[in-house]
Amino acid sequence: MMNVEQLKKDFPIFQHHPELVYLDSTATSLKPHVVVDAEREYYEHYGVNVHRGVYALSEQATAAYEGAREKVRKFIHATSTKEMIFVRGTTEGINVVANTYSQNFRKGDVILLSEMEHHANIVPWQALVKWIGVELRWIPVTEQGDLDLTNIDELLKGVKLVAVTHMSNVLGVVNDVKFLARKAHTVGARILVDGAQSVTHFPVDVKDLDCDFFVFSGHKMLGPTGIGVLYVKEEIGKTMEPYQRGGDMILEVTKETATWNELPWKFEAGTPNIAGAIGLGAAVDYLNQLGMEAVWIHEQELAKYGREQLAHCPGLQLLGGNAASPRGAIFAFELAGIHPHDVGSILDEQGIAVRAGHHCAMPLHARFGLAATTRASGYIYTTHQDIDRLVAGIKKVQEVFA
Ligand code: C6P
Repeated sequence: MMNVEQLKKDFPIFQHHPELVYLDSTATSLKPHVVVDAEREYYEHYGVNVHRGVYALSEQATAAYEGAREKVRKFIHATSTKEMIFVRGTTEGINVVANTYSQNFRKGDVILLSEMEHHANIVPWQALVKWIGVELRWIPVTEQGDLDLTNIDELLKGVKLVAVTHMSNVLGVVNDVKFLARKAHTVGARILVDGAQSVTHFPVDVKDLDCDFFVFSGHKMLGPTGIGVLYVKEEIGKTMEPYQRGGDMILEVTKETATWNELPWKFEAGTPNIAGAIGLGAAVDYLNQLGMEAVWIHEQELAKYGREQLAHCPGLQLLGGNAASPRGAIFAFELAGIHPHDVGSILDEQGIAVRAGHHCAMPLHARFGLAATTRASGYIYTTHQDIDRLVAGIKKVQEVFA
C-alpha cells in the first residue's frame, strides 16, 4: 500500500502550492526532488558533452547518459540498449518511425489505427497518405469505450503496420496490445504501441508484448520534459535509415558520403538531451523504488473510487464509463449544459487543475458526438480527498450555472 501523504513530500510543487489539487497528470506528471536534483547535479558537477571528450568529466557524463539508457531498458525489459533510442518524446518517436520505417511502404498499403488515438499517432500517418498513397483504416471504439475487435481479421487485410495506443489518454482504458501484436504478426504486419500513458502507470514488458516499436515520454512518468524513448526491435532498427543526419550518428564522413554509427546512436544526431536522460533515469529509479505493481494498484483503486464518486454527480456523463477493459484514473466527462472550459475555469478558482478541450483526440470526441470534455486525471500523489474536492468542485460549478 502506497503512503500517498508521505510520498507527496517528495514533490516540491506541493510545498509551493500546499492546497493544489492536481488532476492533470495525463498532460504531464509532477516531478519529485530526485529528478530535479539529478539534472542540477549534472549541470553543476559534470555538465559537459557526451561521447566526444577524452577527459574524465566527459567520461562521467557519458557514463551517466548511457547509464540512464540502461535504466530505461531494464524498466521496459528490452533485450539490448541498441533498441533504446532517446528522442524528445512520444511525438518525436512516432515521427521517426513514420519518416524512416515508411520507406517499406508502397501505394495502397494499409496502416491500421484506432479511433481512440492521440493526434501524435494519427497525423504522422496522414502525411504518408499524401506522400506515398497509403490507406488509413480504423479500429472502431464501442459505445462503452472499448476497442471493437469483432472484425479484427477483416480489418487486418493488407495491413503493413498497426499503430495503437496502449492506454487511452481520454478514456483511461488499457488495450490488449499483446493480442493485437499476435494478430498483426500473423498477417506479416508490424505493430507500434503508443506507450505514453501506459509505461507511467503499470509494468511494461516489450518482449512479452512482442511489439516492434514502443514509444513513451519522460515527462509523464515523473521525468523531465524534452526526453522520451523510441524502442525498436534491433533487427528492424538495423534496417532503418537515420531520421536526422549530423554529428555523433556517423562512423565516417568523406566529402562525398557518410556511413552510420551503430544502434542506437545512428538515430541520435547532434548533442542529445543529456540532462533530460539523466533526469529520466532518476525518475525510473524512483518508480522502481515504489514498484510499478504498487503504482498500478493505487491507480486502479483511484479509478474505482473516482468512478463511484462521479456517478453521484447529477448530469455528469463519464466518457467510456462502462468500458470492460482495465482502466486507470483518467476521467473525461460532460456536464449537461455547461461548457468544459467553464467547468475548468471554475474548478481552477477552487485550486483544482484539470484539462478542458479535446485532449488531442478529436476523432475520439467526434465518435461520441462531442467537441470537448473536461478531464481529471490522477497519479501516484493523488488522494481520495483530491477526488472528493473534485466532486465538491463540480457541485459548485453546477450551482454557478443553475
Ligand atoms: N498527451 C494529454 O494531455 P508528447 O506530447 O510527445 O509527450 O506525448 C504525446 C502523446 C501521445 N500519445 C498519448 C496517448 C498521449 O497521451 C500523449 C500526450 C497529453 O493527453 C498532452 S496532449
